[in-house]
Amino acid sequence: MSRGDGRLTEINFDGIIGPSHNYAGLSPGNLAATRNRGRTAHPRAAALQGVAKMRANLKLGLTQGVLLPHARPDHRWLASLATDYAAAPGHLQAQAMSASAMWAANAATVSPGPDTADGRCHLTVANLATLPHRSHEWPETLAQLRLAFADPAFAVHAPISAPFGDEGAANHMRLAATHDAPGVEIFVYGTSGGPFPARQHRDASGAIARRHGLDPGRTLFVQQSEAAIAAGAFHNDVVAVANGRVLFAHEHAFADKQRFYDDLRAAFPEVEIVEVPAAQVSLEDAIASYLFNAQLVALPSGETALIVPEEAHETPSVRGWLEAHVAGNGPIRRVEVVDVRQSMANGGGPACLRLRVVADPATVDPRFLVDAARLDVIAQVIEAHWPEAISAQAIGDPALVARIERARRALLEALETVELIDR
Ligand code: SUG
Repeated sequence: MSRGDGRLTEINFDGIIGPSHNYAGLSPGNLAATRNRGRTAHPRAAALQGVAKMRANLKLGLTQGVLLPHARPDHRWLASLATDYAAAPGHLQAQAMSASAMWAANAATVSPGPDTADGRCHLTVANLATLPHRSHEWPETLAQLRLAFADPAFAVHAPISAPFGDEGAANHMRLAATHDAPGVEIFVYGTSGGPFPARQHRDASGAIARRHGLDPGRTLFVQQSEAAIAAGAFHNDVVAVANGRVLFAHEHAFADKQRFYDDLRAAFPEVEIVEVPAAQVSLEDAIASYLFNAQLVALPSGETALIVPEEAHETPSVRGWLEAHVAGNGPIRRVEVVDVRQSMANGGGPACLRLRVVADPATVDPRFLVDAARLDVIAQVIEAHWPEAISAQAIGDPALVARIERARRALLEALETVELIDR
């Protein structure tokens, strides 16, 4: 029996930024990550920035959850490659050590109950098959989601088989009159990205839609523009975001924009499309500032707000566009600014850090939900245990490895989730 009474709301689950956060430049096509390769990272500051973002969301009246840092280095993955951390070559050490599970938008694709044939909320864990450092996230993500969403109101699925790359909610958008009404789900895939990999395969998206029992009349498959991928939009959520009735996108986000807009209007006539013209904000400015990697949220008042990173406010073209939109009669009524610079330097903005789940909070394992007091507990563990800095040369240091493992254990103990220590 489900614990819930069926009242659905949007819950943002943020990935807590793990103690191994570092800049190893592991993501070709992610310009921030490759540019910052070799820079010294600050895991403690990074994780506290993430906590501050969650606190700000709570203050806005949003419901907030967390996903936990994965075991790093990933000894199981290294064992599957017939090596261990001490013996592994440097590139495998870095891939085993990445804190990339922080970007929860890549954890899974979520179809809320009102959209699915059986009325359950379906989650398919992303295989992240394109890049080695992300390809070994899924077993622990699956373990966490099975724990957090054990209630029969949910169905948590293992990833789609490789080679069909799937990067989860970062390439998926949902529009609906209200969160608890049937919605239109939009799957954005890539076929080519110029010099960079297209990470979301059309066949992975198709399989997820079938598996979730979506209505074909309310499901769209849309191709991401090659120009966007080539300019550094390695996920759709770098150039577009949707919530409620609003689709907010860059003019060059999609391969065949007119056809997409026509299909969308046919499936969801109430849609409000807010398109940012390239003449006002270039694709380059949009990607460097992460204007679209924002949280587009409905506040309890019903107003739509956009939570952007500081970098967006510091980019003159972007700030100018935002100010003009809010001053005019546009659907985005309020802009909130957050500092997630440590994550941004690896190509992860406010939207990358969260997975949206529309559900009744009473059906979620309460250990994965947070209020201000629980965020205080998390912040205390981070202050006490997260390394202050990780330099590129330190990656192989056994003392650092021991510290990172102790730090994660301390957090899982504090949050009473020790069954995940060895998932
Ligand atoms: O997959 N960066 C991540 C950023 C993911 C952002 N997520 C969304 N757009 N939803 C990526 O490229 C860099 C890690 C490194 O190089 O160590 C990294 O994996």
